[in-house]
Parts: sequence; structure tokens; C-alpha cells
Amino acid sequence: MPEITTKPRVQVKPQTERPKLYKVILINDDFTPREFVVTVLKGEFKLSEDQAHRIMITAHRRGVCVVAVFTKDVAETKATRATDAGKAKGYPLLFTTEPEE
Ligand code: NFA
Repeated sequence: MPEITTKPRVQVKPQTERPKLYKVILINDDFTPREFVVTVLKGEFKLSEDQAHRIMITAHRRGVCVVAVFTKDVAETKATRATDAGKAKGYPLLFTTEPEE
């Protein structure tokens, strides 16, 4: 049988690279009650009471705090859901996302 050799027509990118991660960032505001922020952090990001409280206090004192890192889709979904939880109660609570370096 004759051997047929074909050249690949497209560049195949190795699929071994790790996906870029995105930070979810909690932004401070003057209106959202502290306890509500803690409740949202626990519910959406599966943090303990203690972890959630530390993150809330850090954002309260410094203006912002990184909550956690996820792949782009997960970070954006969680940030939107957490922001919407505040919106549903009439609070200006805001979570944003930002790519990691
Ligand atoms: N600064 C808010 C308050 O004093 C609490 C808060 C913390 C809001 C972190 C948003 C983010 N009630």
C-alpha cells in the first residue's frame, strides 16, 4: 500500500495552557448594610462567616477587596449574581471583575 502523507492545514494550538483567571472585586459603598454584604459573600462565594466578614471589612476600610479568582465565565456570573442580590434589595452593592496579571 502506498503511504499518503498529508500536511496539517491549520496550526494546532496545544491545549495544555491554563485558562486566564479573573478576580472578583467587592467595591465599598455607604449604603449596603454590613450584614447583608456578609450574607451575599457567604451565599454566592461559599465563604465562611469569618472569611466573609474579613472581606467585607477590608472593602469597607480600603474601598475594594478581592473576593476570589475564577475563570472568566464563572467570575462574571458570580459578580453579576452578587450585584443583582443587592439590586433586588435596593442597595448599590457592586462586584466587578478584572483579569489577573
Ligand atoms: N460601607 C458599608 C457600611 O458601612 C458596608 C459595605 C462593606 C458595603 C463592603 C459594601 C462593601 N454599611
